[in-house]
Amino acid sequence: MAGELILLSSEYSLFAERVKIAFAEKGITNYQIRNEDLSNKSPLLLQMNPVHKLVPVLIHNGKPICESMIIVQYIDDFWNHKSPLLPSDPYQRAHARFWADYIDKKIYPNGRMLWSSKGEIMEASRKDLIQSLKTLNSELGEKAYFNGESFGYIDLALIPFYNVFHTFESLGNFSMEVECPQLVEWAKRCSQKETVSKSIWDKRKFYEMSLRYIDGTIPCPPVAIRKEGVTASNPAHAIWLCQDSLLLHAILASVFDLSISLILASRTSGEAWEKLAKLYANKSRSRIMHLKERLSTSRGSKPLPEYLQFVKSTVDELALTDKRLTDDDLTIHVLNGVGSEFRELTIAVQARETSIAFEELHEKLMDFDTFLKKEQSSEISTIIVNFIRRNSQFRNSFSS
Ligand SMILES: N[C@@H](CCC(=O)N[C@@H](CS)C(=O)NCC(=O)O)C(=O)O
Repeated sequence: MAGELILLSSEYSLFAERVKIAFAEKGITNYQIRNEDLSNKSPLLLQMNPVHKLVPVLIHNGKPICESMIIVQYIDDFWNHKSPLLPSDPYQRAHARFWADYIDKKIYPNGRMLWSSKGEIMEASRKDLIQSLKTLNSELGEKAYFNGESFGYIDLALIPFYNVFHTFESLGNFSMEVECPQLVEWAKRCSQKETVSKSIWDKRKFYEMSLRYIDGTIPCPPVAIRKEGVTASNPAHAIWLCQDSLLLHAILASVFDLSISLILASRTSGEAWEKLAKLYANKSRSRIMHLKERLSTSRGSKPLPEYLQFVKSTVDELALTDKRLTDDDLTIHVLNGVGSEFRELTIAVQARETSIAFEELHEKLMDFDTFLKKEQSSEISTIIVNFIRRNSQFRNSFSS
């Protein structure tokens, strides 16, 4: 009997994801997650992890276990009947611990420096991060998982960082595909496992969080806080900047070349988003104006079917920009465009009590066009007949 299990976490803690994966591997679901507000840590967190004051903390029957990889080992020891995470062989266990420790010392600290520092420090972190990823790539080699055929302790330590791989690439200006191709394949393989995909950020969660940073629902906490009369720097401020910087770089990585120069100087994800929104709003406004102008051009020498097709495609494009024309507006545009020879039809349509749909108008115009063509051809044939008659009389009189 496991007893009471409480996991102190925060909404998007990569370290807590390790614990969630370990529980999922063991098939443990009956634990409670309590998400901490890291800008205002609960008395429970401070009491359970008085040394580091960090999440995750696992509280098992009232007793705290701190530090993510120590929690994972505890879970592996306690629920040792299923899916071992650490190998049983002492040497292999030491080997697995070595690499998990390497990940903790190299990946997160260098990644963090990459998005929170500048100049030489950033460059040094960039180089060290790439080198560390390459080292992990060689350690993995052609194996499916770090330990061989089955998912284990080292995989679990590294996989939560999968969601920030593209941020590493865009900030560090390198390609994981080029530098560490096996690692990229390994990450895809791991994320297909249900125990992993259910426990790490998915794109939807990431998107929801992005919106909350961007729209200001999660505002930037103050730089400093006052506690018991003393002013101290606020760790929540640094965390917010770090998360927001991840989002900003995700936005930068996803926009096209032309827009990037406009948003490059943005300091926060919200600022970048606002600039993009303005940019695209302007683009769509000018597109709408252009389409409306196209609608008011008259048919000229275009055959009627071609003109009507041109109107239809313009109206469809306008509908895509959310500017749907009413049937009446469209009818006015079309009747103005077709020309004065459709005058009788125009009068008949305008005299209707109800609006006319484009399809019906199209049919009526085509019928009227056929009628006009017939009229024209009978007029022409009358002219031709008269001409021939006149000419034959003329020729006869001339020849006689
Ligand atoms: N080495 C720790 C790192 C945990 C950690 O950095 N937790 C972050 C959240 S992801 C935290 O609690 N930050 C709060 C703070 O820095 O005050 C572990 O593996 O558990």
